[in-house]
Amino acid sequence: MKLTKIIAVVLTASAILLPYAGFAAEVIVNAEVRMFKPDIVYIQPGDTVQWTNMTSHNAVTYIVQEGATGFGEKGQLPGGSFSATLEKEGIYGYVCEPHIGFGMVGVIAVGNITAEMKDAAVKTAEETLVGPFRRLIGTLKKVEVK
Ligand SMILES: [Cu+2]
Repeated sequence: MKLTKIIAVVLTASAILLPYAGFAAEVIVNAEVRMFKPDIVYIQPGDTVQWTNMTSHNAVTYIVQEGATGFGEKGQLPGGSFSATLEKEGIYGYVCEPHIGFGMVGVIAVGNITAEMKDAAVKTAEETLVGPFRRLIGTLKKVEVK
């Protein structure tokens, strides 16, 4: 077999097998009393976050990376658990609406977070969040950048 043909076969096999290789991870965030644990999660694009113990809680994005779709439905409780798969790199700030007064907030950081991305998320939060929802700003500021 010629080298070019071997390369073509390897590339084809990779393209077929990679989606099934199982690289995507699943991370658990547990709702404990009035806190999300952990409150900041670092994942890669395509990974899934699953929230557990959500009977009296929800998790709704209020800060969404530009061009991305958030998760959770405002005013709705998802039930015992729910999950979100995040495909787009960026910072997602979310809150538990029933317990926002207690500062029950969290952040999902997807991919390689730069200082510019973090600054943009904090700026958006400072400009758009009101009242107790501003408690999300403090957690956004704790996100670690490269
Ligand atoms: Cu809650």
